[in-house]
Amino acid sequence: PAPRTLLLTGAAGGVGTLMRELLPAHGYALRLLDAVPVPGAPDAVVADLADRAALREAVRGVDAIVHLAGISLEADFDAIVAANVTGLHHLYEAAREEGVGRIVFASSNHAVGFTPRPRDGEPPVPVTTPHRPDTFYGLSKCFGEDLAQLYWDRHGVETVSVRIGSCFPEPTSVRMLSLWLSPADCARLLHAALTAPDVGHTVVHGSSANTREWWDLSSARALGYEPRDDSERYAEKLIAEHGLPPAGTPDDVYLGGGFTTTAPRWRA
Ligand code: NAI
Ligand code: 15L
Repeated sequence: PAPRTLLLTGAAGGVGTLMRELLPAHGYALRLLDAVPVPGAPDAVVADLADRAALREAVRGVDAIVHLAGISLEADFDAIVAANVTGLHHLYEAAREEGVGRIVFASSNHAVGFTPRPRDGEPPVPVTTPHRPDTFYGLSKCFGEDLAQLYWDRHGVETVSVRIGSCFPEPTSVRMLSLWLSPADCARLLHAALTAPDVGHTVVHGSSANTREWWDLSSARALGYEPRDDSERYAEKLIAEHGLPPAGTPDDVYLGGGFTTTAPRWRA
């Protein structure tokens, strides 16, 4: 049967806030979780991924989990390990213990951020491209994808790892024209990832049907994802505002753009 009750972690964050609005139209009832209170949702579970007991209770009885919670940018290594490595392990253990059969894991383009972006006429980056993390953050997403594989192979917990490009209401840079995942397409992709049969562990690229696309979306389409949006309608404005990234700069060279040169925010 199609999953109907979801645990949405990271519900107070940017993508979580958008998905809270959009997923119910696809037929889901949502249970929300975040480390901080979720505005306008007094019933949301306020719990850190460090709290194994709270996680176990939160996953009990749901059909599937959409896991967005975690550190979403480069940060102190130990903080990233706590949320995105140890916390992820806690979530998977909770799912295994409670018999939740499917997780959609928010991976990131930064798991492969040092991959050169395709130049004009070159094919899009395939989903089988080797991990080339551009940050400790990206490294944690590589770990997450491998953890998902382990839980499928050993425990039969299915995952779709969605390497999200840039999921925001609108693209805000020229680079994002090539990686934008519109909120509506994000909800469509999550729905496909939640309902496709027999996914085992599947990695997909998450973006819209962008004219300037860098990703190969075929594994996402194979799940039934049909993107409808295209960042091209923002292209003229963004290029007029920012210009094209100069040759040789991170946004011109690498999939991960500026993350390839961002210093971690070391402990204050
Ligand atoms: P965000 O930073 O806005 O939201 C993350 C949420 O997770 C926050 O509400 C935060 O309170 C919560 N959180 C952090 N650590 C936690 C912990 N230890 N326990 C419980 N909750 C915790 O990030 P955003 O943009 O909404 O991204 C959601 C997910 O998608 C993240 O995993 C991010 O890495 C991933 N992603 C997002 C992209 C985007 O374009 N927005 C691109 C690629 C990946
Ligand atoms: C990410 O992984 C981040 O979570 C998000 O905030 C954006 O920076 C996005 O990648 C991106 O590459 O645009």
